[in-house]
Amino acid sequence: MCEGHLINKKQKLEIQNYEKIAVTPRFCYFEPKTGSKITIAEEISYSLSQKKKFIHPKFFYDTTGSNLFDRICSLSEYYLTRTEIEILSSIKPDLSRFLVGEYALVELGSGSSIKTRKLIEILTSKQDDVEYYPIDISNILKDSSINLHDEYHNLRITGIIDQYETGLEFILQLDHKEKLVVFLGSSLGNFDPKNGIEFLKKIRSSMRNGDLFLLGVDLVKDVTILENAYNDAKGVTANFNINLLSRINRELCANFDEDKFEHVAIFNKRQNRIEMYLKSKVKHQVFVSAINLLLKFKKGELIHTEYSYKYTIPKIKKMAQKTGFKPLKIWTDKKNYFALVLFLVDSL
Ligand code: AVI
Repeated sequence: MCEGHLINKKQKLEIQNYEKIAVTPRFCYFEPKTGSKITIAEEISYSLSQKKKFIHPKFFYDTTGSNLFDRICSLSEYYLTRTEIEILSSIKPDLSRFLVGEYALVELGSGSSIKTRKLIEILTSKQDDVEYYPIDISNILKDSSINLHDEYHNLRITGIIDQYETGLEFILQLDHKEKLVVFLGSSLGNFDPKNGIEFLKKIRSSMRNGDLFLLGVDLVKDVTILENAYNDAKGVTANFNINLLSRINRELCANFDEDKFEHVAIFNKRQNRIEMYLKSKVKHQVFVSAINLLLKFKKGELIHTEYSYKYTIPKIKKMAQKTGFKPLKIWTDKKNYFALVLFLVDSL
């Protein structure tokens, strides 16, 4: 799309809200113009004023948070990333059989480019040129894209630095051949089930007949394994969680004392989800100067920061039915820790 792709009228309108930065003839990215960005100030002002305080997990991913998340992905306790990579490596020939034709790769939450590489390798081995559209809220997208650009000479990258939902609307405007949309890393688990269904519908509506969707989901398993994955011995996940407060200090001139909070991650068996919180160790007050907000914390009070839902295969199939996707193939690892599911666009 960076060079030569036709842009229709509707697409021009969408693109008006974005600034295009052309890095090389094969790599450009779009970011929302300042006015159209939802500011952290507005959202934090709302979420920390609620009776049950919360911070949306998308705010984890500033540069520090994205780097911490990269570290989480290689922790021994955090089995998710390496298991998904293991499955991806083993299914290459199998997955390749489903990719008949010319596919553009759309990746939601581009994250670790190790996974992307596996997919790009399949596509570049079959196609002369491959269009790759990473959508990620984090600026890390720029660095990971430039690395991929240098490695694969028949890869053209158009990045969208935005929230998934708006990024998908952008993608919808593309005049394209077939798409392989991928949403890996169990990121669907960070939506509650109702919003997860809505989000899958949104993905489905950005796709056309013949397009494929590859979803990575973490499966329900032993509680100790799950809780250890979110309470690693090195404390990287704790730092990732606490960085939310440091980010608010940096960006909204707040005076959170990070030492007054502790990281909590527990598995809720009834809901099949890991729940992450920041727990206030003492009664105290915090002032967020940029939004003129005084926060009062009781001893033991929780700020909810993330849910990470775990799924079962029957549950995934049910979700697919509700969202207009037809499961074509489900791959799991030997321990049944993680699943990669390939869907075809189906009628609702
Ligand atoms: C990005 N997401 C799928 C991760 C997860 O496992 O829910 C985020 C994360 N939170 C703590 N560790 C990792």
